[in-house]
Amino acid sequence: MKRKSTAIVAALAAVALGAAACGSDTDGGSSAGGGSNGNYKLAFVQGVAGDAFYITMECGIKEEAAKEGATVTVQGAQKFDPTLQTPVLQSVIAAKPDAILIAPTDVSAMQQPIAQAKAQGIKIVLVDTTLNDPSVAVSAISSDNSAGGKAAFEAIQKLAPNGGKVLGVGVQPGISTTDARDKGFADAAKADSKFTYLGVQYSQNDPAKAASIVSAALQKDPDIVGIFASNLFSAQGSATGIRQAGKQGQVNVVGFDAGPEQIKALQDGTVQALIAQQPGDIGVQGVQQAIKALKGESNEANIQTGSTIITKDTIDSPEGKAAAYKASC
Ligand code: T6T
Repeated sequence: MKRKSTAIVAALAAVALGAAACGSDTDGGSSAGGGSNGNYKLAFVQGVAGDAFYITMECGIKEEAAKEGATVTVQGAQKFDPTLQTPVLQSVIAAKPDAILIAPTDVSAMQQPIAQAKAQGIKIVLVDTTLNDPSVAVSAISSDNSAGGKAAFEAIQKLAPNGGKVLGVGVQPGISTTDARDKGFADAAKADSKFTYLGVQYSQNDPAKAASIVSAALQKDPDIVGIFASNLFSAQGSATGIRQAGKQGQVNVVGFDAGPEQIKALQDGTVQALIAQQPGDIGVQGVQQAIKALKGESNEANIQTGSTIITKDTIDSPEGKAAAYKASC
């Protein structure tokens, strides 16, 4: 059964758009001795260390694990890169956890390393990103990324009703989430004849690269009316590019995610809207699915979690504050 709590369209209508070295091993949850659930050992492999999205997810995972009497370790590579995530995963497998919650960094390159974990009898839950063949996992939990990309374009449509040129700043091809967002945005932009879609350029998850993409694009096309940055670091860098070009408030920037730097950019008017995911909820549900699998109960193969659009007008509302990501638990 597919659970869908996303309310992007409703949220859009409701908001006023005018306006580590291989991460850290963290012991979460209660320690051994917690009775009825078998003291399960869970491991969380982040897409990348030091990303507020995965930190917020980690907080949800730890809270839920503590309720279940399970322990959690957390590991992430320094870059969002399957060649770096694979050895992190292999060291996690060697520690023999009961279940691994993982955000695969590439739809195909991570297929085999994750299959190896399953072959060791470890239950797999995909959190955030997925694989070409997600059947290796008992459950896959993510936002509605395609709808998120579409919602980003709808936000730009409202901000720039006369239309014009729009650009995508993506991460890198092969990431299920950002590919779906980029496509959702591109399809919606191409369907509106008032807008010219300039394509997507990839930042490799590097804010400096995103900044230079935006600077160069604004030099080539100074009449760009909207930019969609499809994750936290590309949005952070896009905001820098806008500032460097002195175009704050002149170009409408919509970014995915709601990290601390992104919230500041929204507050200072460099960015006009953020699509905040619910990483804490992805983490909570990830733990629930892992525990169900370990207990031999049935799983939900696909779970879709919600999103909230935050603008300068809603940033200080209870909903806006709750949507902001955490820098630590
Ligand atoms: O946008 C999130 C996540 O959903 C995506 O898969 C990768 O980038 C983030 O972690 C933000 O940096």
